[in-house]
Amino acid sequence: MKVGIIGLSSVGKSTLFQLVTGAPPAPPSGRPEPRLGIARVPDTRIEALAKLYSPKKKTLATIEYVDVPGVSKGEGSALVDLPALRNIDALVHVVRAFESEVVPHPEGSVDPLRDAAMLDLELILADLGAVEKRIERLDANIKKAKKAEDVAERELFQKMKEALEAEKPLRDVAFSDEERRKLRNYQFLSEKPVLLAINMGEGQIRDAAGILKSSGLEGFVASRPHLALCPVSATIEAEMSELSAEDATAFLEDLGLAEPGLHRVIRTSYALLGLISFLTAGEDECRAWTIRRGTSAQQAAGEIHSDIERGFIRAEVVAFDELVSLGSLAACREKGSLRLEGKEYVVRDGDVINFRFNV
Ligand SMILES: Nc1nc2c(ncn2[C@@H]2O[C@H](COP(=O)(O)OP(=O)(O)O)[C@@H](O)[C@H]2O)c(=O)[nH]1
Ligand SMILES: [Mg+2]
Repeated sequence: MKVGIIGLSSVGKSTLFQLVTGAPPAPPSGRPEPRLGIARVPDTRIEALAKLYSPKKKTLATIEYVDVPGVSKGEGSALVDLPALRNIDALVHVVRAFESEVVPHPEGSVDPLRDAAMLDLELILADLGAVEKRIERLDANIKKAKKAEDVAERELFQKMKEALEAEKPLRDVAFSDEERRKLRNYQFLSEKPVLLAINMGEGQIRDAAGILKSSGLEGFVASRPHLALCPVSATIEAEMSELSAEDATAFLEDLGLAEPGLHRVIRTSYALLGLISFLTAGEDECRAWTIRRGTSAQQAAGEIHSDIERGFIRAEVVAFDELVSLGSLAACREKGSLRLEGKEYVVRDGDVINFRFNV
């Protein structure tokens, strides 16, 4: 899973990218972006399982982030052919809410709702350009030889063009399976789910909910599917990353926060992608595995190894909460909480699974 970090310049994209992935700051010489990094998806359940199993290894699920150069107004098309953004699954749009005398804002003033809407429009216009180009090409082909598949594709692209001209992002357009199949080899930016990461100043984060409401951002997101909102303060996160775990916890409590903002950013982008985790637990390793919501037990087994998928017999499943409250698999078995599920079973978030297989 890959997530692109986009936004205007100097909004805190690279700062957040470094904090989320643990990448060092880019060297001062040369262009710092694009950069690729990997973040671990915070999951307190792995620690809890480790208490039961004392494993040699603990492994969290991961998500890949790409930091790209800032977009200016009217130049969203710069994102279209960026190789670093190829095959991304979602976007994090970093929006500036923090005030600062020293960091210039490319639009001259801080207005997060304006910027959120502006970049959304940039994505729409970038896609419109690509769609129009494709329609021109199809028209030329149809003129030469009227192939049915070209005519059908032209119809689909015309539908997309009309949506985009009405300033509707492709993520809000309903496509049939057949249409989706036709679009498989294309990538459209306005089709990706977007997490708006609102970068707030230190003074603002205490009243994050109020600011999201009064700025109009909450309303902006409420009427749009596949958009999510997450307040974060890059400055606070940067300060916290320098602290010991104990001091960081005290700092969070002082701010009235339950968890670091970075955790929220990573977890929200994970959820926005429709991803969940199933868990495996043992003395060798306690681990979280990433699957899409709706994945069957047999497909989930394939995440671990194709042999386990191929030779799938049964999945022994227990919900994480139950395992932790009963204390061991043996106790779960005794109480009847350990279920034997077949290959069609739809895996749930937090299922602790042991696959039985035969190859
Ligand atoms: N005051 C303040 N400055 C920030 C914050 N986040 C980033 N900056 C500063 O803004 C400038 C641009 O940050 P950077 O992460 O490089 O932005 P990018 O252009 O979006 O990648 C840097 O000088 C950062 O130190 C913030 O939350 N508050
Ligand atoms: Mg940057």
